[in-house]
Amino acid sequence: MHRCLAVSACLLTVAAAAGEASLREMAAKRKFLVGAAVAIGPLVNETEYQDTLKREFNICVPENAFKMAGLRPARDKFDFSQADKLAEFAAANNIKLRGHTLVWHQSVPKWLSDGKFSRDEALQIMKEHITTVLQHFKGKVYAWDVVNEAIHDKKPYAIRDDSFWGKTIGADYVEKAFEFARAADPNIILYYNEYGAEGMGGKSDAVYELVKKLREKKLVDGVGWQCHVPCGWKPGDAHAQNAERLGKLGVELAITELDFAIKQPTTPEKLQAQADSYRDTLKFCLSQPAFKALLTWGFTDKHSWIPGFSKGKNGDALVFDAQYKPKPAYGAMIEALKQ
Ligand code: 9MR
Repeated sequence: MHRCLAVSACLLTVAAAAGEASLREMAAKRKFLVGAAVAIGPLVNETEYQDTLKREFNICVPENAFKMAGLRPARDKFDFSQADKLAEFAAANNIKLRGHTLVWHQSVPKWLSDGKFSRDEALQIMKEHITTVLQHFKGKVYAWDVVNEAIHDKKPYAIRDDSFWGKTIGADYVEKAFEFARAADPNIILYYNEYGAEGMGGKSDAVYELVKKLREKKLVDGVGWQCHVPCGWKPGDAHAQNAERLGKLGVELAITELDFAIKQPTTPEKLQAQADSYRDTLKFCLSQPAFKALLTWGFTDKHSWIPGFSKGKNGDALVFDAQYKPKPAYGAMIEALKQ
């Protein structure tokens, strides 16, 4: 490790050990939620993972454990064994829990995608799934990503028609999912979660129109901006404009999956640029009344989807390094919360 980095990481660790306020303590003072996605393997096996999670975050989300393929091994079988480990940890440590995700074009179990179901059967299965999962987690989950990534990346930014749900049910699968969720638990916050729709543009216009329509029927309460973005990214005027128009619909907002991937190799300059990105993004959320939460997609570079996905071209996207030492990005988030 570069000497300055080692020194600054060390100073931060010492500061944390000396009782300096953590992210969650600082966030609570701002009535804001700061959190991270959690993987069940390290949650069960690594003390440092557990300690960092409970010390630093007041909200969390399962990276994979609440997705349909895991929860629903067969049509007549639900398996909550992995998911419950996180729900128990969150409750024991007073950490709010987001649910991710009920309906998505990925993580569709094979028995479902290969099952040659009719529209009515698919709707029935979706309803069973949403109802059973929401009832299981009643009182434990604060908000749910009811539908994830339903809009195509290309013009005319229509609802995906190439997924199991879109093909079998049609474009109204999105609205149906929200109807089933609202009926199953009227007290939880229902989110639509999307990537690449953070600023102004064709895709975010489509998200806006979808949310407006759902909102008119009182079916949606929140919009998630995933924000898997490169190091150096920061929100600007277009993001403020988008946040403001969504806020006017009466929905709350959250950054749900933030990470700033660094093109390898990592250098001290890139870590500083990443810190600036984290600081500016958190400051942006704190300046926009509709934003209630910011969650990163993982919290330690030891467990992040980025290196695997990019075949090693990108990495080091999170706030703690692979040894659980705070990176410059950590200090930058603390700074944003202090202002
Ligand atoms: O990080 C997740 C990875 O471990 C899984 O293999 C993948 C498929 O289930 O999903 C990743 O998480 C995605 C999230 O659920 C939705 N937005 C994009 C995330 C990164 O691909």
